[in-house]
Amino acid sequence: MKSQLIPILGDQLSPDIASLRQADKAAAIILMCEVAEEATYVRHHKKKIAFIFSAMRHFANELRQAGWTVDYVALDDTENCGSLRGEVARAVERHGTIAVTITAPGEWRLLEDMQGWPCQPTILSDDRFLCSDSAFAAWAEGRKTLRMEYFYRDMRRATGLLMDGDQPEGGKWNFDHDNRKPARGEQHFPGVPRFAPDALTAEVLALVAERFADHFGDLEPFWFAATRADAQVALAHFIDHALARFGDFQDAMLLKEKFLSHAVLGLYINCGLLDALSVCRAVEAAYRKGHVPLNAAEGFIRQVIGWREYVRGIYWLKMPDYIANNALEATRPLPDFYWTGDTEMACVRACVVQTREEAYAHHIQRLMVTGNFALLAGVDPYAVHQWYLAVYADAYEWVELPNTLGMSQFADGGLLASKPYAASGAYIDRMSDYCKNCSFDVKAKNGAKACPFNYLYWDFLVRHEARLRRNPRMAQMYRTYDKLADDRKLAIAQDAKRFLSNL
Ligand code: FAD
Ligand code: DLZ
Ligand code: SF4
Repeated sequence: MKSQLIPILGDQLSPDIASLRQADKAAAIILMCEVAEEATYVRHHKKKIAFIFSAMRHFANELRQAGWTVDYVALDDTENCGSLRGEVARAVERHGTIAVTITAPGEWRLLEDMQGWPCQPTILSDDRFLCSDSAFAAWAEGRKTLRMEYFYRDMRRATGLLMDGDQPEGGKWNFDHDNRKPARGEQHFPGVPRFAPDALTAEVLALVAERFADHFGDLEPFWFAATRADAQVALAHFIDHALARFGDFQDAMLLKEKFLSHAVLGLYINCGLLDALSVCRAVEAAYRKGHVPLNAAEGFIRQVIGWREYVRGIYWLKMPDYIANNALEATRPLPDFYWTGDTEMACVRACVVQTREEAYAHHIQRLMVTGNFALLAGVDPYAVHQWYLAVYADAYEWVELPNTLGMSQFADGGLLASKPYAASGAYIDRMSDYCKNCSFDVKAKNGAKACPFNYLYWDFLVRHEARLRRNPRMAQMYRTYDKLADDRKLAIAQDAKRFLSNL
């Protein structure tokens, strides 16, 4: 007799997740369901939906092979009612189960919903993360600012990663100054391993093509890993071929190199196919064996045990109010070219087109191109958030929202970032080859042919002077603006007005 129902969500594909660890194989039924509500509460990229459904189906098989009883509701099952709440209720009726146990979801909206489910599930905290919600709250308590760097050091101490006794390996916590070189296309980048769809994935691709035809994004070619074994292959490929230069070219952008030395592992880590700490241990091992330099290993580990844990901590500390933040009172609708790529700005076009093709863009493309533009143009941060949540295969609200609303749009007023990530065209030109392919002139400051980032940058500073001038990290920029001639200031205002009114 089965007495426990364990729903496993699409981003809980970890065999040792809390709800499975406490369960008795003989007594438990695992419930997995593909539901329209999760695929459409934002209209996710087709590749993302296919990835999650395929990874779910493969995980169900993995569990069955390990001896679990799995009840799997596919999207096209005739009785599928389309919501997690409804499917759990149907399963309780089907199995006559007495207890429902679930690992806490990654998003506030779902946690709130679950707390009202009539089956009154037991909700276990998700201990796949290194820092629990309560540990983060304790760390944040009483601090004037919640800067990532100090949190990161605590995570290094707690995990022992890259530690030399109680000191950081190499004598420093952070080797960022060795990183961030521009790439000029002459370097060789290893690309990403591409996994041919198997029969299970092919079925999912047909389903997604039919049911989500009007969602953003190219479904094929589909090359993501959908199993734990293939995700391990992707990890090994990154460590063997890309990690050594991860730090060097972390901020570079090239039109013909979508991935450079990035890991492209976030989608696997976030849905549970890879375990974050094990990934970091593998990276550390490569450093200890002398295969990769310290700046690369430290840079990567900082992203995972630092930034990733930190943004999750902020999310659970500040939700549900966090999502409504709009410190800069930005109200412009998201321009259509975020969906079509139809813009003269070569940098924005490149990032949107790549996003449409791959459901992937790397951090600097997200932060300094599409994010920077939305910030400078004053786009409503909630609309920007919904775009990022929909279009990236690694996007779940707990990680996407603080990155978008806080880091990229400064909508939390500086909780996450000490200053806005606003930049003119010069930054994009320095870090990429986009400007060479642009009909705007990155060197021109004003006029119809001038790079819009150039005048929008100053216009942004002027619009938000009351808030930003007193920020010590912005003082130099305001001093530079103050010294501009009056006719230049007028041209900036006029160009920005013309450009924004035509958006
Ligand atoms: P790499 O650049 O190779 O980095 C390695 C790993 O470090 C990533 O896989 C990820 O696990 C972690 N990482 C790096 N930076 C961050 C960060 N800022 N926050 C959290 N983890 C980080 N990341 C997501 O996982 N999901 C999102 O929805 C997401 N939305 C973002 C939105 C905006 C506006 C910005 C600026 C950043 C966002 N990020 C998000 C962070 C980062 O851009 C992605 O984690 C990264 O690009 C994923 O690609 P990768 O696996 O090649 O990462
Ligand atoms: C993202 C996603 C999608 C597209 N579809 C499903 C699904 O059909 N069933 C499911 O259990 N989970 C899905 N997910 C992942 C959930 O949206 C995710 O668990 C929550 O957003 C919490 O992070
Ligand atoms: Fe982007 Fe300006 Fe460069 Fe064009 S010139 S690619 S708009 S930064």
